[in-house]
Amino acid sequence: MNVEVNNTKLNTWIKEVSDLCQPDSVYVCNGSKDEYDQMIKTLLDSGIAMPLDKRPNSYLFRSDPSDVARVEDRTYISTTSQDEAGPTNNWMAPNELKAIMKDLYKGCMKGRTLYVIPFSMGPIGSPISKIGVEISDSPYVVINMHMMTRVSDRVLELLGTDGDFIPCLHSIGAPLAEGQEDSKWPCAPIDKKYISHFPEENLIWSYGSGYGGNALLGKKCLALRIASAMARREGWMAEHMLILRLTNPEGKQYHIAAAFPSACGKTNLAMMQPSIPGWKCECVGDDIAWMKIGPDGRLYAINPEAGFFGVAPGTSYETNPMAMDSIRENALFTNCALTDSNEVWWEGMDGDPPAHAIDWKGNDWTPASSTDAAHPNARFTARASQCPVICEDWEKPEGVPIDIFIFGGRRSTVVPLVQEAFNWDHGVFLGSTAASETTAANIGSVGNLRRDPFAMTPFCGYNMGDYFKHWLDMGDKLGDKAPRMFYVNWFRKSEDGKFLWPGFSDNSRVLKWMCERVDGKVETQETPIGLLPKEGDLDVDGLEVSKEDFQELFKIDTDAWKTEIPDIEKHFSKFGDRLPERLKKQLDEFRKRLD
Ligand code: OXD
Ligand code: MN
Repeated sequence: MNVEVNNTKLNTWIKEVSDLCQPDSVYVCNGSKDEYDQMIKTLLDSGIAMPLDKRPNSYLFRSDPSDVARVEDRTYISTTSQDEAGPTNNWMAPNELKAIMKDLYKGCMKGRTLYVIPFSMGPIGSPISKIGVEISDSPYVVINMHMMTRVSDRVLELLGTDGDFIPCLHSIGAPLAEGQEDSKWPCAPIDKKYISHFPEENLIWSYGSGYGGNALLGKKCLALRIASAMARREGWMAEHMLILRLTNPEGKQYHIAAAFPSACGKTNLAMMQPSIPGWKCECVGDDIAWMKIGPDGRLYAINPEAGFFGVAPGTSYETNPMAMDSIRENALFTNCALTDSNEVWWEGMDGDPPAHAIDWKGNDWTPASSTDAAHPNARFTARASQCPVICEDWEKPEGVPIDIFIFGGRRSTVVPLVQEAFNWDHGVFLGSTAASETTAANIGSVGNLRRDPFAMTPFCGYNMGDYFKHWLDMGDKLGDKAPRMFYVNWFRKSEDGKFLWPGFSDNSRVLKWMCERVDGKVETQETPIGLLPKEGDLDVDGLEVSKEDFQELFKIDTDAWKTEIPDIEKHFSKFGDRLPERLKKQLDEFRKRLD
């Protein structure tokens, strides 16, 4: 071990894991630039990292084709009783799961270094922050954790001899025999991958994958699955939400937290630059919000992460210039294509496709190829501090006060551009019944409709019926200080399959209307599904959307909504007696309003 560790729990854990996994050496990370540079050098020497000519200090990585996204089927919430994990999570009893995984962990780090990565989710030392320590045998994980979390020896200092932390054990599950040559992206086969959470003891065990949320354990595993369970116990909220600050021309600030399923444009909205004059948008976070009620009774949010792990395809100067500027240097790219001029490329990037590139699998690619050059879930990693519109208060320990919650998903039909909830319970009903067409962020089929309550289906660390109840309880505590709730759908299409709404910077028009609602400046029209903007209230100055398209965007087809009811009933029935009565009442009222 390169340094002495004074924390008793950490020392014992490192010893236990080393005995089990049998690495060649143990290295304790300090988060320094030297350490980062050293890791990059090792990855370059072994040909795993590919330097990019046009982006200083930036590198491309290619994963194994079997290891390209989160593996929800192999993700477990392991609680003593299955009921605690609930119907939306895979479950196995802790002793059973641990026995299987211990067998896999036995000797799994042979020929490799065990890295100890002390990190803070949230500013180091903030009362809202949580300390985790990831043990991993992947240098790629170390460099990504450097960007996505606060890795520092100050975390160890803060822990002292007896401070507590969340242990996050990770192995790629590919031991090396004596003299065996390593592959470029070692990992275990799919049926040996396990992403396991033990919320009753705040513990994470991940095995077999080196990709994103499966391996960077501060993100989905700690900051959502474990944190959501802690948040319920402790009376706060851990949500799959971006956080942004919108400032109106008079200088008034509004803070918005929005939940959309993976790959539905959270990063784009978080960094959106308004198309309406005088309005300003700044990014606080693009994926996760931790929220607590402050001394004034309002709900305050922090972004526990320190970086962005964004979906690359579709990101361009047109769709998200601020993300493009965040990744000009010091960025990592995974599963993007590599052009002949040593630059990354992906579908949807500005300009023409390159005449020739090497695709994400390492094969020759031309625009005539029948496959994508970049994997649809190809990613960039960059520090949040590199974002030109990062909010000056993004690291404020007490967070920013939330005025507005937005829920939504990707729906090509039925759901209008925007609606406001009648009240908190109705907002929870909208969040709990949110549905979206599936994307490439998870391994599995793309484009199917799935109910994804609060965009938390893959990330809720306990029974989702109890999670709905927690939302209702938080509303009761917040009372008249509760944020207003809205539901949006940027993705509605016309019958001939084209998007009806331009989206991106024009989404500011919808946010402006929400702010005006908060200020009581505009009225609404009441419909069976919620409160819609009155004609003329949505600012469409300079926007080229035809009258017909506009009508279609807001059309409420009662018959189509009626066909949603059985699906909502089926969805709710999964939660049995854990479904709060107040949501059953919401469904009854919805049914009546449609009649
Ligand atoms: C993500 C995801 O990486 O939701 O943020 O998949
Ligand atoms: Mn996400």
